This record gives sequence, C-alpha cells and structure tokens, in this order.
Amino acid sequence: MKLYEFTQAPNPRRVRIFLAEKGVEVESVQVDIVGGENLADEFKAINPRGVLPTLVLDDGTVIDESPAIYRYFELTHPEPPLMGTDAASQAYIASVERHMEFDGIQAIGDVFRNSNPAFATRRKTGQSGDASIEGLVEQGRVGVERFFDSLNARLADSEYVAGDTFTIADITALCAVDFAKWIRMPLGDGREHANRWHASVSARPSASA
Ligand SMILES: N[C@@H](CCC(=O)N[C@@H](CS)C(=O)NCC(=O)O)C(=O)O
Repeated sequence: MKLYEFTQAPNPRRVRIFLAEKGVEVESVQVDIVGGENLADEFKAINPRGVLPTLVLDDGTVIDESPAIYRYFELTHPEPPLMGTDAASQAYIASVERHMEFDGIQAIGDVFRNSNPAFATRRKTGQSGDASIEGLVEQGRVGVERFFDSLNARLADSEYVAGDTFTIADITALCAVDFAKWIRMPLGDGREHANRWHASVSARPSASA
C-alpha cells in the first residue's frame, strides 16, 4: 500500500492526522504539487485526476478523496472511532465533515488558487490550462468569513466540531483553519469558541503529523 501525498498541502494533511490518531503507519510518496509533479504523466498514470492524497492498495485499487481514504482506514482500523459509532452519529459526522471541506477548504482554495501567480493557469485541482478568475478571490474571502462564523457558532455549543468527541470533522476543520493562514485570513480574536477549539486540537500530537 502507498499513500501519495505532499507534506505542505492541506488535503494530504487531513489523512496524515487521521492516520496519526489511529496509530497507523503507511508508506508514503511525496509528489511535489508546486513543482507540478502531480500533473506529469508519471503521476497521472497512477491517478488521472492528478489529486492528492491518493491511496493505492496492494491489489492496485486507487482511492482518492480524503473522506474515502478516511473510510478505508476506519474500517480496517476501527479504534479509536473517528467517524461515529451508530447510524445517526456516522451520518451526522459525515455531514458536518463535508461542510468543513465545501464551506471551508474549498473557499480558501478559491482565494489561494486564483490569487497566487504560481497557480495562474491551475484554477482547477489536478489540472493545468484553466486561467484564474479574479472574481473568485473576493467571493472566496466572503465564504471564508462565513465559514469562520459558522464554525464559531457551532463550537459555542459543543467541545468539538461535530459533538463531544474528536472526529473527522475536527480534522478537516483544523486543516481548513490552518490553510487559511496561507491567504492571511486568521480566525481573529473575536471568535472565542473557535479559538478555544483550535488551541485544543492543535495541541494534539496528531496535529504535527
Ligand atoms: N476533495 C479532495 C481534494 C483534494 C485536493 O484538492 N488536493 C490538492 C492538494 S491540497 C491537490 O491535489 N492539488 C493538486 C493541484 O493543485 O494541482 C479530497 O478530499 O482529498
């Protein structure tokens, strides 16, 4: 089994944190996104979508999308459970985790990809040839502020993002909040619940994985 990833990038970090929480070690291969290695024929022969993280099982099955990789390891290494323990909690945690990616990581990614000259023709993840769109920067910034506000509101009522235990929703939210530093959008002092949570999850050993 091999995990193709890039240490600096936020989505591969999601899987690294998940594996660290589980205590699972997987052979990893670095693919330099900034240098465009994920767009080259060699990596596209492994995953034509050109995205990281990508997990390749021993039988050659290729699995991308972090939640799918989470699922694989949750089933093969159930302890500690990070995706819920019954139908309702599993569905709820999956739903909140999706919010963290779509409302958080994607909005931040829109700002990053459309404002960074190194990605001027790489608006779409895993592809080249799509020019940046200026309007997506402003739209993305509005989305990031909304994401931070909703995260803060959520954490006013619970210790963790999807309830009273640490789950994949926390992992994805942590990667989003730290990714936002790349576009110089910190949580800000006013969001006290989100700041309390961020300090707590950042102190877990897995956060430095
Ligand atoms: N929805 C995917 C997102 C994967 C993604 O966008 N990964 C980024 C790295 S953070 C990537 O592969 N970027 C390639 C590129 O920029 O060309 C997931 O859940 O894993």
